Amino acid sequence: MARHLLLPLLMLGISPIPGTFQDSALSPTQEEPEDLDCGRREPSARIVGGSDAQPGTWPWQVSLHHGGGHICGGSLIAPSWVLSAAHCFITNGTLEPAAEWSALLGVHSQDGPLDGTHARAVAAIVVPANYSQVELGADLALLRLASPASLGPAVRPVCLPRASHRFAHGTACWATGWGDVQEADPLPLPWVLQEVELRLLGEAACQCLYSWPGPFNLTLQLLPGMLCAGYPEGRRDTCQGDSGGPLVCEEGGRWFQAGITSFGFGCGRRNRPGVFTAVASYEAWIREQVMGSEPGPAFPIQPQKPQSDPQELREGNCTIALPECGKAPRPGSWPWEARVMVPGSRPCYGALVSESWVLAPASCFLDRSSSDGPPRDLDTWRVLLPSRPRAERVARLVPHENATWDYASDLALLQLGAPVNLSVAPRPVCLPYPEHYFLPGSRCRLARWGRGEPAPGPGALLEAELLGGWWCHCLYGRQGEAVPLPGDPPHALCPAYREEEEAGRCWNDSCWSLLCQEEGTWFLAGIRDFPSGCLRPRAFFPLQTHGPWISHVTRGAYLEDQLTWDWGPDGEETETQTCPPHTEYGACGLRPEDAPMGVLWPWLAEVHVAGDRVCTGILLAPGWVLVATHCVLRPGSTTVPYIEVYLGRAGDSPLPQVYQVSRLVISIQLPRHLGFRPPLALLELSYRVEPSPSALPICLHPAGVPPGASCWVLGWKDPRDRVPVAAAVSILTPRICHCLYQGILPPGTLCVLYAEGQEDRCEMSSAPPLLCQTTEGSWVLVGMAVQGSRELFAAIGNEKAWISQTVGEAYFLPPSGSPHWPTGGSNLCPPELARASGSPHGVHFLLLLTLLIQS
Ligand code: 4AZ
Repeated sequence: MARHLLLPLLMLGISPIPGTFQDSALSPTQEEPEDLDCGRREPSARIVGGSDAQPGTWPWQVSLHHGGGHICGGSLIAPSWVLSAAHCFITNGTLEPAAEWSALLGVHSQDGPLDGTHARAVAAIVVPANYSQVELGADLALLRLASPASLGPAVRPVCLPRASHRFAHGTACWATGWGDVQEADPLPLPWVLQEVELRLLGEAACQCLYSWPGPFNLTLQLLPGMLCAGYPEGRRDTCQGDSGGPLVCEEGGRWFQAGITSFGFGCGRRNRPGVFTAVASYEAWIREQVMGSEPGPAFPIQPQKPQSDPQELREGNCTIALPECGKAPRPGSWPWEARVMVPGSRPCYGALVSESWVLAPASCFLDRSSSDGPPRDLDTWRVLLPSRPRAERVARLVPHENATWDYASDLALLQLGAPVNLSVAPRPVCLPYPEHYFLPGSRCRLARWGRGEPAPGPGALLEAELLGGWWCHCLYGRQGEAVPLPGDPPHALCPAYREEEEAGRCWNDSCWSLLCQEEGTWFLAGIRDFPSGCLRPRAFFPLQTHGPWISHVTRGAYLEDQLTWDWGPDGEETETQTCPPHTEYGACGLRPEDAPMGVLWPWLAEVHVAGDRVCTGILLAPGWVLVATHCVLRPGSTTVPYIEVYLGRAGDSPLPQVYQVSRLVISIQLPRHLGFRPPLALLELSYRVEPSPSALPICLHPAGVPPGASCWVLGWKDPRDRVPVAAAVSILTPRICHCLYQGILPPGTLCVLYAEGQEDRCEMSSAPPLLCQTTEGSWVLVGMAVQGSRELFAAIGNEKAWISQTVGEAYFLPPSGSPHWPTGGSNLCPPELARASGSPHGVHFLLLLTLLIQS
């Protein structure tokens, strides 16, 4: 499921294209006359991190069009020949027809009148026989033009290097093209040719960079015939749309084409320089293809062998750009914390994202209700950064274009008056790329963000674990919506806090950002938690979707490759689902099909009564647990016992401590019943339990048993280890139930029939509940055990009015379809049932039942 960012990804099964390598015996001798004057341009007349080229600077640059638009770059090497990349012309393993392509020469801007520009049809495309996919090399193609290009100041060929030509490591060369200016960020109008200076990297250095496991653990084996150019720190690079274009280096007043833009991992990423086809390696092949053309391409003798950059040699084979972002000496002391001071308002907290840019909520600076536009008094603003003696000035404010209406885009970038020196502090936070996958269970913390009130207590130290996508999405997402897959941008990020740290606090007014850690590096993962009505876990808007905008504006924010990429055993399985219905109070009765270890039944509560027995409780609402009355209140006793409730605690399960929650019971509520003790009791908790995968209310169904549901008695097998077990049951119709018990059951009693061999699964003294899972996947509480019986349960549906009145926010699902039961039973009982009620089994029930009613 991991998606590659190894761009481009073209697969070629078979390669019917002729062409072979030739040995260098065919190379011309030094005396050989040159075909053509090459590699010269008029004396002074995308590319990531580049700039507009001056018209005429790169007269060999060709734009290759297909279907009416620019697809790839190319270079003019002879009047009738263009050099480009094989992958531009191969789709699903087949070479596209030459007739569909045209070559534009002398183009500067691709928009508007193309003065001095001319187009040529392509007569033939040739690709090496051994080309199959970019990562395997030989990514070059020759295009024969239908008629020669007209050479002039804006259209001239480049020189080609001979096989013996050596470009020294560290040489500054230039790449050109109309490709994307960032990943997934096309060159804006007027589409002016971009140029970028790139340094040639030694083979060992490049291999070393690409051996550094990045996202998806991708590493790359560099092969002969490839060369790398760029910088360990990234930022300047070629990108999609530049493919096929030239990388040229000046030597002795002529420009030689060292490389053809081929591929890379993303664009401008750290430790991921661009990979080029090394043209010199293909001298023989090129000569062979163009043989007989007059004039052919020029392969001038290398003027003089240049020296390699001494630093490049000294640093040997590897200069990894280690992450300088996201390192904090102590969690909670954030070296990127930026305090933006605007006269007349409270400080606004943001994060330093590069030497020159601070990211902060736009709502600090823009008034949502006014249409005044951005403020103009920037010269009075100041930014305070850690360990900087003086405040920084603000040169520019760039709000996100959707900032005024979309909370998820409440972002603004502030450019500092001058770049700051980055060291231990200030130091920027790392930003995630769009495909970053924050693993469930990642360790996260909150950081101040915007103008919110500080949280009560040590808020900035609040530690949280990230919930899996299924939980976060289903607790907050819309029902029936598919849960984003790992690797797709999530709709939200939900941290689950340690209960004891947050205990009872609610600080919904304060505004926070979410920082998540990977191998000691902190990423700004989410911003501006949703107004969640103080629910826990809070949900944050993911920042990763804004990566392209931030790098577009800042041209150098510290977007960082993912450092860990291991979904683990439970990462995937819970994620390919849709969410069950929500009620008006939110999600209830959620349980992933394959529950991650430990989080088994989030609504199951252990109710410890007077320290000497355990009853089964079910969480009905954040402050209420339902139990069987007989389990918590002993007959004849008038005192209310001391009761503690534990949630997220499944016996000896390896559930981490952080998921366990305990509460005291402050009151016991009973419904009014005439004549006998009501079977159900509601326990009011000392304070709310906010929804999380370890403590989530069950759903209720107004019409009793939801149609089509499958039902279970949930209990403990062994009272000591209390590992939950579920016994599959069928619920009998009221008529059969009535007949079995000869009409002596109190109204609202459900009878169940255990599936073969499941009768003894649950230990009955703890009064287990009867649950059903609806066809839509929600878990619903249907009944609580009647004392002394395995088969009888007090129906919850009958107490709807009392439950809703007492609890307020009980999670009743909307009634779906017709109820399962006809109301009331009939007096006509089938004879075999009447006989069964007289069986020893039936007599046993009746006896117990009589006892129950008397107590
Ligand atoms: C492309 O898709 C492409 N950063 C070209 C160059 C690079 C990446 C992708 C190198 O054409």
